[in-house]
Amino acid sequence: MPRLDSLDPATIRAGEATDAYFLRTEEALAAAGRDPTVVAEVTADQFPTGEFEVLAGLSDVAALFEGVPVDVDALPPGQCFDGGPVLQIEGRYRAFARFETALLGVLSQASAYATRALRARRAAPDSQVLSFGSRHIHPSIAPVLERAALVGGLDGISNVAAGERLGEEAGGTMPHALLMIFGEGNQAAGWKAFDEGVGPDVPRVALVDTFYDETVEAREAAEALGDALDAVRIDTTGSRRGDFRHIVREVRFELDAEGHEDVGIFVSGGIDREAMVRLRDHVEGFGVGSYLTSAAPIDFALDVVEVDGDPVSKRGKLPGRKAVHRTPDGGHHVALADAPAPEGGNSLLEPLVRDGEVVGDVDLESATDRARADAERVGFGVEAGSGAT
Ligand code: PCP
Repeated sequence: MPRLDSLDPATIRAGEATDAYFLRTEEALAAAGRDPTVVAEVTADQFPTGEFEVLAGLSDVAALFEGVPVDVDALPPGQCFDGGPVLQIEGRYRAFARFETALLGVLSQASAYATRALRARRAAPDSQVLSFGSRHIHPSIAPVLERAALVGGLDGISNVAAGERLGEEAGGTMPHALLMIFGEGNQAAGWKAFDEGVGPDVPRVALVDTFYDETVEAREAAEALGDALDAVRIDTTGSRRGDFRHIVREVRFELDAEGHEDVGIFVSGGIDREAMVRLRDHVEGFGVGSYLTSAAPIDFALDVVEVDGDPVSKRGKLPGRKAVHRTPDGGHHVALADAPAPEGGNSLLEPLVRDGEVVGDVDLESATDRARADAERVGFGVEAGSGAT
């Protein structure tokens, strides 16, 4: 019988979603009678690169380490970071060796999505921005994408089951399939069927690029739905797009000319940060998919930095337990934990797990607030510029 290629949570939490060499290491250490207390750190870059990223995935880390007899400190979810450890583990090495693969995987993927989401958020701070990316990823991790999108500050998500998991109602507009089923020339019937069929709380956003010119369909949608129409969505296929900003402005001109100034414009399809900056003054909302999901996983690695209290590292890595501070000028300060803290610095590593008990706050809303505040503090995404006219 066919089955989905997803691992169930119990397998992951048992440490079985691991690289085989960690199990071999457990065997080798057991045979040698060695199980030292170590400190291990997860880092992407040892030193600052000048580019901040956003940490996400901590709720999965908490789930992974619940019941594992180690202490874990981490930057809280939504914190921006630029080099240095984002997470530290202290405990017997054999207690957690097998969790390294899954730990790095959840942090790498979720943080990459959250970083892109925050970049999108900062590119169009006054627009509605929705996550439309769940079609690009395996459905088993839709909650990972949607949580990261919300941590990064997006206004909504589209995946229904992920929304139920996260306590966030999924939204969206309508697909081209609906209009194609009614057929060319009958778009009004499709828009009306949507208006009559869905609940009163669902925004009436008519897709207006299916068969005719966007300006024509936008005008027809406004005529068909009248005051019920909230917005039109333009998702013009790439091969037809030309100057998309011009198309958007034409639609705005046409709607205004017909007295539909209250009808908003929502755009989607290949929207990235640059497109958001270019279009944000002329649209009310964006649907963003591949810009989030095409983010390369952040290249986190886990390294042992202390063995039985002695600093150690492989070549190219920095030995000894570190401390991380946010400095008053928005800097990211990384130094040895026993070095003096920077003046006015705010220590960022917080207890997440103590001897297998989850003690940290991995709440989604707090993470979103933290990302917003820290992005402001460190100037995240300011290079997006002041926008096009
Ligand atoms: C939109 C667009 C992309 C979706 C959103 C994600 O889909 O064409 O496929 O955007 P992305 O390019 O940023 O990843 P719809 O227009 O809703 O798709 P359909 O053609 O199924 O109607």
